[in-house]
Formats: sequence, structure tokens, C-alpha cells
Amino acid sequence: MYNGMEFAERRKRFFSHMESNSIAILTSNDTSTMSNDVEYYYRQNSDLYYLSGFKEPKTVLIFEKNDKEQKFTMVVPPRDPEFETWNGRRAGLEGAISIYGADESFSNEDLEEVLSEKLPNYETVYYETERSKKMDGIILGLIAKAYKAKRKPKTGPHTIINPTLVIEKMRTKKSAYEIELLKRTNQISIEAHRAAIRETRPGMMEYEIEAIYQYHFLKNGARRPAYTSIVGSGVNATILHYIENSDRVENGDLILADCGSEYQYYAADITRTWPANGKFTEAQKEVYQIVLDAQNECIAMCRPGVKFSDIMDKSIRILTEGMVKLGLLQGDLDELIENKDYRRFFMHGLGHWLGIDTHDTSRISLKESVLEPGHVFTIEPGLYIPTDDDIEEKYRGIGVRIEDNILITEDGHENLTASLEKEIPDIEKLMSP
Ligand SMILES: [Mn+2]
Repeated sequence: MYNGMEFAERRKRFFSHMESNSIAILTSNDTSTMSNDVEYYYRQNSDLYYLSGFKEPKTVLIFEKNDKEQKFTMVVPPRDPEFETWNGRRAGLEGAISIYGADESFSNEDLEEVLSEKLPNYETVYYETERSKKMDGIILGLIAKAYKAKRKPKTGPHTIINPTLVIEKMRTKKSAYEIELLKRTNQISIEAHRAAIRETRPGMMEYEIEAIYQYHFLKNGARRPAYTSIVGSGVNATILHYIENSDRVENGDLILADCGSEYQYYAADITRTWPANGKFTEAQKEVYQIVLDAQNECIAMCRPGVKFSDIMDKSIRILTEGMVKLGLLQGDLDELIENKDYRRFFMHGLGHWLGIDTHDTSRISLKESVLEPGHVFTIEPGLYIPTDDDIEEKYRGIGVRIEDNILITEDGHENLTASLEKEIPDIEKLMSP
């Protein structure tokens, strides 16, 4: 259901962040060809979507802020009965106003004309380069032309600001409406994970497990995964972004599945690791419990006012202690941390923002942020043990990652994926016939 009020509220806030006498121009992502006339599934530019809820390609949003007004303009593909018969419905110029709340709308066939009338009137231009080469040419051309025109007094555009920096700052704080969508996409993904864990048997192919996720995502209205599903068995679990998913699951393997749905443009990002035959070996238990302890302790730290880097440091300390305990590393704990020796077995960050994108608002460093209510991010420690000769044989090729999605609340946090089993007895129970 399209929530017009929500998007209007976001635009109001975006206007309030814009400098006086400025214009913002946001361009949709280009479509992309898979082969001949078959296109990849189209996904809107996340910032454009955030401010409009509009999903069609070949669209431009224009925000004008001057002494007299704040005007929101949509330049969209016009209605076209023949095109729509082949390719689906369009909102058109009328829908842009009546449904999407534009103050005015134009056909994208008139884009250059619309921009050449508006852009020279503003000093500051919010525009993200390199999203569309064609738009880059138009915008930079118009700025150059306005400059050459030597208007008196000179008031033409002279500053370009990347709007993404402003919008991403807004996007890190989720509204009540966004939190509802994040809860829904997480619930869908939790059910998918639970089914995958329960239905796993030695001898299955990794892609059969991937299929369980796809089925549950689609069946529940999440039309696609938020990212390419990672299902690695055995030593494949030690490859961080293993997406081939084409090996046979052997008895005695651990399976690491990092899979999340996208529901109404909101991503879930969950990882679980479980034994193919339903029982962890002692060596697998040892490694798994270290990662789980690190994850549980880090989640317990999540509350407003805490620096994410402190949580990250905590995870590194617990994991490095574990590496020493397993004999993977030898020496003084502080020195091992100082020298980053742990990176041989834990080589990625502890988490990332989550929202419309799986790796949400990536220009804003989570690591350098102080947590606030409305923040949503992942906590995902891991241990990845290579098959090298210097490692005790029973630990070779074990890969474990456990990932939950955390919302910061007024007085602490809510783990949006808490109901999905991760304690060893709970996973073994879930898998028992
Ligand atoms: Mn993640």
C-alpha cells in the first residue's frame, strides 16, 4: 500500500536540509540489458525511491527551494497505451500529481527543456554525478551555458553538492513506517531460514537450500532476495561471498547461509550456520560457540549513546581470545589485537547499516557513529579457518558467521531476528526429526 503521507514528510525534511536558493535533481537508475531485448529486473535508485516511492525508470525528481516556494516536480515517462500493453502500466503525468504528490509534472521527452528553464535560476545544485552519463552531460552543459551567459547580477549555479550525503543522513534514522517494513522483511527471512535449517539433509545440493529461501521469500510477497544468496557447505563457508551455491552438501559439513529478502524495498540480512546432519561435532561446537558468544555480547552492548567502534573492539577481543584458545594464534592477546593478527580468521567488519539497501547509507561510517534510536544495522561476527598445514586438522575448513539485525530503541535495542534459533541446542532441536 502506497503511503503518500510518509513520502511527503520525507520530502519536507529534505527541503529543510537544502540551502536557500537551491535546486536538487535526482535521476532514476538506467535500465540494464541482460541479453537482446531481455532486461534485468529493474530497481529504482534508493534515494529517489526514499523521497517519492516511485518505481519507474527514466524518471527525474526536481526540488526547488527559493524565497517564494518549495516546489516538487516529477519528470516521468508519459502514458503510452502501446508501450503499456507490452511492458506494464505507467503512472504518467497525472499519476505523478494525484498519486505521488508532485506539485507539477512533465513528460521525460521534455526533460532538457524543463531543466534549462529551472536550473539557471539557482546558485546551488544538488546533483549526484555518474549515476547517469546522459544526465551528467545535460546538467554540466546547462551549468556551463548559464555561466557563459554572464547574467547581471550573476546569480547562476556555481556550487554542486552531492544530495546523497544529505539523504543518507536522513535514511540512517528509520521512521515507524520503515521499522514496520523492516520487521516484515525480517519475519519473512526468519521463516525462510528456519525452513532451510529444518529441511537440510546431507547429499542435497547447495542450490536446493537456496531454493528454499527463494520459495519462502516469493510466497510471502518478497519478490526478490535483497542480495545474492550465499549458501556455502564445508570449506565453501570460509569464502565470504560464496554465491556459486553448486556443491553437494556432505555429511559432517557445516552450512553457512547468508540470505535475506527484499520486501517493499526493505532488506533483511541474516546469517546462520548449522550442521548438515543435525549434530555439531565437538570441533565445530568450539568454533561456533566463540562466534556466538562474541555476537551475543556485542548485541547486549547496543543502546543509544554507545560508539559502534567500541562494540567492534569487543567482538575483536572475544574472537581473538577464542583464536588463542583454539591454538590458531599464539602470544599476548593485546599484541595480537594491536598487530591485527586476528584478521587471518576474521577479516570483515562487525556490521553495516540496513534499510532500503542491504549495505545501507554506505557513505556514512557506522564504525564512527554513536548509536541513536531509529538506527538499524547488522551484528555479524565470524571465524573462517583456512585448510593450511599449520592449523590443527579438526579445525581446518570450518567457517562460521552469525548475523542478526538490530534496531536501536529509546532505552536499548530490539533484535529484529531474535526469534530465529542460534544457540547450539536450539539448532539441533530444530533439526531433530
Ligand atoms: Mn550483512
